[in-house]
Amino acid sequence: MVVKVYTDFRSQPGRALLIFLKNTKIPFEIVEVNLRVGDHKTPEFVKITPLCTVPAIQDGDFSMGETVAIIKYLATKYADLVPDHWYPKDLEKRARVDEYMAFHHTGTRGGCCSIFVSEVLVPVYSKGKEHASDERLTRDKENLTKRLDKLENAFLRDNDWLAGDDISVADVLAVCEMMQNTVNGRDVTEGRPKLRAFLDRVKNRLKPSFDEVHNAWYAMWDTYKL
Ligand SMILES: N[C@@H](CCC(=O)N[C@@H](CS)C(=O)NCC(=O)O)C(=O)O
Repeated sequence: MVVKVYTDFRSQPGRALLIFLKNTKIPFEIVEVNLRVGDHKTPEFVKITPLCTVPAIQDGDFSMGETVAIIKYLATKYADLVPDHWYPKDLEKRARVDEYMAFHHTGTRGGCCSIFVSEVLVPVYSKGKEHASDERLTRDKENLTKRLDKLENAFLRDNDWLAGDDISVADVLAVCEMMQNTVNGRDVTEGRPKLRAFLDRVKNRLKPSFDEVHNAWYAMWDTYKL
């Protein structure tokens, strides 16, 4: 059985799911969903997930959305095809990964995504007619600072990895969000040597899957230009 992964390479959680899958033996195929032309709102896609977001998967008769839930489902169903460190079976080790993933959406993704939307998507989607206000940008920058401080001072305080003593899906989810702002020339690790070292560590560990997936995204960078 081949798992179908519905995604757009522009999606940070979509890239994280692909990188995770490339580092397992789970057979999968990519079905590209172009968010820019509304593929995620078609009746066919609504049947895959009424959430109308990517990534989503179809595994036999079963389909679902939401990256974290997808990863947990796949890592549990295909446990013998997934090296344990990605989502450990040990209760306490797994709880550490879950702890980060609970933080992730309002934490790393919340911080990185808000400023990306303000700086890139607001002007692009409005074809240059709208720009985020200075007030909104200031708030986004303050939020980003707070979230990255948490990454450095809590999750990475005494660790090389976000959740435990080896790389896990937590690290993959985080770096894909951190990379998103490279589109607008924003290096979220600037002035943060600990975070920079973390990003490099994860990228190196994820060779070649990180580059394969990100190169497919870089090929779409023109779509972020006005
Ligand atoms: N919490 C969801 C977020 C999914 C999400 O927001 N995906 C974006 C792309 S990064 C999307 O599909 N946006 C289309 C829309 O919201 O209309 C997950 O982690 O899967």
